[in-house]
Amino acid sequence: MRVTMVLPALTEATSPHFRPIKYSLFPPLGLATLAGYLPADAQVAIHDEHVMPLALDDDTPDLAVIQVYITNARRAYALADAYRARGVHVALGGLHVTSLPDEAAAHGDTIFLGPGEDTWPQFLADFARGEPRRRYQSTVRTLAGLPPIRRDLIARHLYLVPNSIVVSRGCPHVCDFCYKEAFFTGGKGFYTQAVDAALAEIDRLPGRHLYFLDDHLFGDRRFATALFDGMRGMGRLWQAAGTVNAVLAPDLLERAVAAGLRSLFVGFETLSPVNLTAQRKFQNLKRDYAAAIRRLHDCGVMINGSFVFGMDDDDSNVFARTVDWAVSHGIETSTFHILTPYPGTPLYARMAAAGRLTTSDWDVYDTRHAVFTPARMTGAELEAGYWRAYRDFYRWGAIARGAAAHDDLLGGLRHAAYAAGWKKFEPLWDVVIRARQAGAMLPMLEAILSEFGRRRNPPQAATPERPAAAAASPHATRAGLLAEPGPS
Ligand code: B12
Ligand code: SF4
Repeated sequence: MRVTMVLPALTEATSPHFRPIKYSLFPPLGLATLAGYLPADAQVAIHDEHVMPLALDDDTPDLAVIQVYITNARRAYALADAYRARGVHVALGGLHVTSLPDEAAAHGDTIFLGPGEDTWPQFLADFARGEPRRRYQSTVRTLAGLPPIRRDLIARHLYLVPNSIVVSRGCPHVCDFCYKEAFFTGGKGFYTQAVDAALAEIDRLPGRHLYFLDDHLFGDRRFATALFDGMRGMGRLWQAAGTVNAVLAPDLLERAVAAGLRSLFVGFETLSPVNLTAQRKFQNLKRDYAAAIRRLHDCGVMINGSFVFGMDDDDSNVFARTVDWAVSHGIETSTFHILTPYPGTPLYARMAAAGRLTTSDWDVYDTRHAVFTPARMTGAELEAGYWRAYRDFYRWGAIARGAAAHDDLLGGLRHAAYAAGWKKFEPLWDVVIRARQAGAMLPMLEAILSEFGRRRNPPQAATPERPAAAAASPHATRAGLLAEPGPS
């Protein structure tokens, strides 16, 4: 059997203004995961249109597998139509297919709703018998017995972060704007691999650097504790995403740092408690954001802060207020988003019911466009404020002020190098990507991390004799210099 798996380019990635580095960060892990289920004698290729062109005309496999995100849906459907026109069976799955199955069904022979670990093997058996169904809905949620991910199908040298990994799926929380509830309908919304299986997957990855793409790596305390303890001594340097809540939890962060955590993507989202309540982001309510930042910095962990603009309590001052807050707290990098009601989310349903959606052109549901009428400003003000926030946060003056907010010299230097390296050397990144050498930068990053990331007082996880407060030395040398910001 010949199988072609495609991650079509996101619309924004095809714009001449796109940031190539952002789309050469991570390989298509979902497709490589699904490839693991294919029979050993299948001829399989994975095409990621962000890093390589797809020679569509020369390709007539038995099965085309296409992953659909909201902003690549148009391209995904065009590819699907082209494959079907020449008799190829087309399977469509992913977040957007799950959100809008009827839309996707018009372009695929078979569509998949939700994660693929239960439905994909069923489909493969049905397909082999010549009886594939039109639609498969995931209901059984487990990562037990997951076959090894086919990382051999990934052109590692084309990515800055070839070692991306997920050891859980979903998240225990229920934020209104998040895709999560919609995607996991019909079964569990948060589950993890067995710790031993996760450690074995980590062990299979070459080099030192890892990026956990889990929505909330810290979401199951027991799992996270065992994972971090198991990773100690493996010599890894890694990044991940977590919540304010998890950062403030006693002891967990120290264990993560002892296992090699060097930077964390943190969903602050908004400084307004009214917004947090309206968006059901209850886990952030009444949490001391400043204390979380101090705690991360004291543990030597850099922060990529995530902020969302356009919630109903935001007026046109929200941009300056948020940027000023982030800079003055020494947050190293920030990712700003315009609130985007994804189809299938409770937020979308509310916006639609109130007649506030202004477009259903999915290409612009990229968190850079206002696709609804904001409550306390215009859509144009929201978009202008979003771009201004990026400019203001990454001005040299702001980088210097953010660096000065650290209470030690190394932390300040690292802040400046990291923020500037990510946003101020765009032309250099472009050259590297266009020369198809993203991966060549990785050993350098790892070297920087291991040299500059050395701590004088490495934190140790708490023990009954040594409680958490004492385990993290409060003013230890900052760890980690460069580890690229989060996916968004
Ligand atoms: C890596 C990543 C990226 C990469 C994507 C490219 C890549 N190489 O994968 C980059 C950096 C380009 C990116 C960009 C953006 N991202 Co992003 N990203 C992620 C992230 C962190 C991990 C994806 C991943 O690898 N997951 C792990 C694998 C195993 O799961 P999977 O890919 O979903 O695949 C499984 C299923 O979906 C299913 N499946 C998928 N395809 C198919 C096909 C078939 C046939 C079948 C059977 C099954 C199937 O089976 C797989 C195994 O279970 C997710 C969060 C997350 N944890 O998933 C956010 C996420 C996808 N991103 C998100 C967002 C918002 C963005 C941006 C808009 C952000 C921005 N402001 O720029 C852009 C644009 C994306 C868009 N929606 O159009 C949102 C998407 C919301 C939505 N409804 O689309 C997510 C969910 C984060 C979040 N919590 O909100 N992102
Ligand atoms: S904490 Fe993050 S991943 Fe979890 S539901 Fe909220 S936005 Fe989604």
